[in-house]
Amino acid sequence: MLYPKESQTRQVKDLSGIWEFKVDKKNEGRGKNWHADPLNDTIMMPVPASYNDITQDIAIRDHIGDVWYEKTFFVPASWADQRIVVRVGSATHHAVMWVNGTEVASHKGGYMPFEADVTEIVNFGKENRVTLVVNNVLDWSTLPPGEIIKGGTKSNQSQLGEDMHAPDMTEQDYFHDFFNYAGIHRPVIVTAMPKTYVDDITVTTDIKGSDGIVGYDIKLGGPDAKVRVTLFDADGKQVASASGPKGELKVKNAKLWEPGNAYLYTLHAHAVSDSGDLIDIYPLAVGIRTIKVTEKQFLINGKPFFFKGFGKHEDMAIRGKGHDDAINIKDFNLLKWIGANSFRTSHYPYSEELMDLADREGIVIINESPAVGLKFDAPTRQFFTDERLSHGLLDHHLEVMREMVDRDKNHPSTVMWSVANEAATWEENSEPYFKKLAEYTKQLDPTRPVTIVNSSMPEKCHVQQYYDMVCFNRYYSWYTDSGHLEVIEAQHEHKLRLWHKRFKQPVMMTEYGADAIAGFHVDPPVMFSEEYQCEMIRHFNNVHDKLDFFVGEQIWNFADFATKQGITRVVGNKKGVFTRDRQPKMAAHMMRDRWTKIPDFNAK
Ligand code: GCB
Repeated sequence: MLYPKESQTRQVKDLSGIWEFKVDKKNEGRGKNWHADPLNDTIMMPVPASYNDITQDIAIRDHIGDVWYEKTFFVPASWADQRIVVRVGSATHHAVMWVNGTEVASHKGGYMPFEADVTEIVNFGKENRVTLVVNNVLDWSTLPPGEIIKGGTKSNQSQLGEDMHAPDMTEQDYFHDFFNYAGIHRPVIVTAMPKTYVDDITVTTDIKGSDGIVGYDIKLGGPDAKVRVTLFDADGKQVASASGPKGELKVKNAKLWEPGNAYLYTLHAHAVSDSGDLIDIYPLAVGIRTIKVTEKQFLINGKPFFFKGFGKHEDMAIRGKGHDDAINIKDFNLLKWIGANSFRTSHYPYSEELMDLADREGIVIINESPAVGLKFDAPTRQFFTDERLSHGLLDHHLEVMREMVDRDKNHPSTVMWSVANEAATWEENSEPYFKKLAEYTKQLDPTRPVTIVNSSMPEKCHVQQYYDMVCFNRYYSWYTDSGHLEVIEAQHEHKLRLWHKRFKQPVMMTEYGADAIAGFHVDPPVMFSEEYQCEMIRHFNNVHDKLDFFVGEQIWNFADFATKQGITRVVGNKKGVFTRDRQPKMAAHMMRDRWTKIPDFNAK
């Protein structure tokens, strides 16, 4: 699905701004057709933003179920012979959309776009009304999964049979460590385009000697037309062109897309009439690069790349997970400042706007699905049981991978797909599930490696053989042997060697780190001090420097972030090397010193 863009033949109208908003306290709006008329008793709500932290009302922050959004917009009369599409960047986690009271789309999954052709529904030259109901419930069929708990049944006392006298308490439980922010998180955009239009573009790239090869496959929608393709360099000079919906462009002496040195070409996909007149044109950024994984290396353009960076979150005070260019650009500046070259979109695909920034800035992305929390902390409770899988989780997971590849396949910055974070891959039943996912994702995109981010023991993992690279998360001296920094190096080296020995794949760390309350100093270090965070990370790094199959370190986390409330979280997770408002802790200075000395490509 192409991102809405302006061109000679396309116009866009961004509906970001203040929308009418209403919490459906009794979850009755769908039954009462609230979409049929303008919503009443509304409050103001910014879009894009999570709604949770905008008001002072705890009932809105913690609401479980539907909320309603509405906005009016004008469709110019001059768009009358155009195809009109409304596209929602993401609505977390399920949504139904109506335009002028007519249902036009519904979508499950909180981190992917959806759109509707509303040409026949909108009033040209008049005001129109878009209504969305957005639902935040997580269950056994959603990613991430969750379950609704009533009456405080989770507490130890009630598990032991004590009557807790909490009959009215309802909680959305989930098994991942970030707050269940909800709402319209990414821009809603109306596009006017010709009735014959460029519907989809798939680009693949290769390098032959000094030539770049750009393979393309272009699909048109609407009445028939011909396809023409031109490719321009960064100075706007045409370097190649071709006709027909599918083919290859050769770029002589191509400039490559590389981490930290991101050269982008622009491909123009044209729909043209028989006589060659332009009907539609869509511009797409193209980075020429190759990716390959060997037994010990991750190669970009044939050179061994070392991942330096973080697991991140889309998370900020007040706006929650709402898209914000100011935050994104600040984050990219901090990544450059600290000497990082990569991040993982833990634990869900991030906005397309952010992907564009990564393409442009040469930041390498491990693009992760929202499959997080597919495990339980209690060792006796199995996740991958036949009963749990009977709710359609795998089908939804496959569909999400399809949507992700469809959305992000053309971004040179995406170098690898991650199908899940820390699933219970030690359970035997996880094997068919993740075998299917690996095969399906590789079939969708044969050009990129596929990984699964693992916290399993290497000895017990049932699924790593279906994937291309070991991405491992561990917290020695934090969740295990708390306070014992001296255990880290021996334990860490032992496990990393086991992973490599058993699966003969390169290995990287996708999570390691410690909570540190900014400004909290204790020496000799104790847990939660900035000194402890530094020391812990330093011990892990010492091991990384020794191993020839080790290809990257991504610290957990880039910045402090919001979580659900619990006894291990002090107003959120504090494992950021930056605070939530993006100020450096001691660990940030330490990592800057290290990473600015480690080149992106190394000779290991
Ligand atoms: C993990 C999870 C991550 C958590 C982190 C932590 O293993 O993948 O989502 O936030 O640990 O801090 O506990």
